[in-house]
Amino acid sequence: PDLFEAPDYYNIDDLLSEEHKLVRDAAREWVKRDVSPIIEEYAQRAEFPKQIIKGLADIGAFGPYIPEEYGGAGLDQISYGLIMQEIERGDSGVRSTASVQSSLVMYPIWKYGNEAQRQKYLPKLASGEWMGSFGLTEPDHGSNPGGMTTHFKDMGDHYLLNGAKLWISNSPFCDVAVVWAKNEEGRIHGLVVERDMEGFSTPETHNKWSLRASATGELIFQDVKVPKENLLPNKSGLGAPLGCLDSARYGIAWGAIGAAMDCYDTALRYAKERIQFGKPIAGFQLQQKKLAEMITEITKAQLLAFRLGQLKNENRATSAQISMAKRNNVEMAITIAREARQILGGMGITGEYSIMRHMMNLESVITYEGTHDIHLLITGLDITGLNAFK
Ligand code: TGC
Ligand code: FAD
Repeated sequence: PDLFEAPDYYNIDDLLSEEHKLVRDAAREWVKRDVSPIIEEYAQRAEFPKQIIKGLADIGAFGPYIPEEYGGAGLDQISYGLIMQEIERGDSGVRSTASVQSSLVMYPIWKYGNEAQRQKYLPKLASGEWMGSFGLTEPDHGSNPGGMTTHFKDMGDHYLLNGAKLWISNSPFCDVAVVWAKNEEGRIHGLVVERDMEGFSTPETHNKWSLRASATGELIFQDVKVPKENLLPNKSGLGAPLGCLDSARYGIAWGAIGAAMDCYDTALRYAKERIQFGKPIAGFQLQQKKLAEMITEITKAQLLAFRLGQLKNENRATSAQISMAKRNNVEMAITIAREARQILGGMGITGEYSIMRHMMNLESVITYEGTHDIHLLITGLDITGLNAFK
């Protein structure tokens, strides 16, 4: 990991501000020091390394763009992206924890919550004292979250919440969960559910071959009494959770570049050192084709993410533009991981190198936050005006 060199074939660093580079380099150093040396062992054990929570908070990974008055880092969208890139260079599961905390828990409380809710939750989430999860997906409603059946009833002085969420990152250890549920009229609202509320449980999902260093589980609500002040008052309808996903998907578009960079960097160094038939395998045309295509695709993905970051900073990025970048960059990364693994031959399947772990992680990344197919259909709808979902 000491030798890591981030490919920057088109001098994209020239487009970054000093602040961007400082934020990026701090995240890179931290990942190199505190994540890369331990992450393989945690992934093998299928355990989230809780000791890195403080470090994540220190590099600004919890609420990078949330204003400082609420404990966030007060950075722009490009800094947010760069932090996600560096974290995912270490591991997609660690980036998941940061994505969920920032874009799926802090973001809705900041955007859709009232001042009391912001004051109560955001500083503790920014410091990592409290960890959050985001419950949208259900056993029978994944790509189609609008069909959700989790629901709540107005009981006068509180709401009564019933239902279940599945595939929830951070659920097994979360202190708070932002949960999307329907009221008696079928309108979707966000509720903040706290760990100690009676009837709330979070069983862990085991036997994953992917994202093993991230804890995934269920959120189960059996007659949970949720105080009325825990309903996020300022936005309702499916557009509310989808707005959070826009922010998380944008971070993933950058994050995937980090995983791809690590695979490329590892494969390039290995290919220059590994001798077969009397010369480095990097000297064979077939290996050069793989490496040359990798750096080309990484460079294209960097430009896509950077431009999207500019649009985000100007509040001009559309949901469809974000879908395109998430879809393209994750596919780019998974393809590079598969090719890079082959360059390492047998060594590529071991935990001595990070590539196979990235490859398996990316199988989740290409599925969550909207599957590869769903993002294609979002582009299809955007360019044709014809809705393939209905
Ligand atoms: P549709 O009728 O198109 O839209 C319903 C309402 O939502 C609005 N809207 C959006 N608003 C903000 N941002 C977006 N991206 C939006 N997309 C749509 C839309 O304007 C409408 O508003 P209104 O006021 O007219 O009601 O909804 P649909 O039911 O046809 O579904 C559309 C579809 C399929 C694109 C959507 O449901 C979808 O994106 N499905 C994928 C589900 C998904 O991504 N789940 C992710 C769960 S969270 C997760 O995976 C976390 S992983 C952990 C980690 O990040 O590391
Ligand atoms: P389905 O929706 O059942 O899809 C199955 C297949 O059908 C896919 O290939 C899909 O592309 C395809 N398909 C579906 N609809 C269509 C269509 N209209 N046209 C063509 N093809 C279609 N969710 C959360 O709410 N919070 C989390 O923190 C979270 N974390 C996750 C962590 C992990 C490790 C994983 C794996 C998932 C996580 N998810 C989370 C859930 C994730 O968002 C869903 O898995 C995803 O949205 C897909 O839903 P599904 O798994 O039910 O697949």
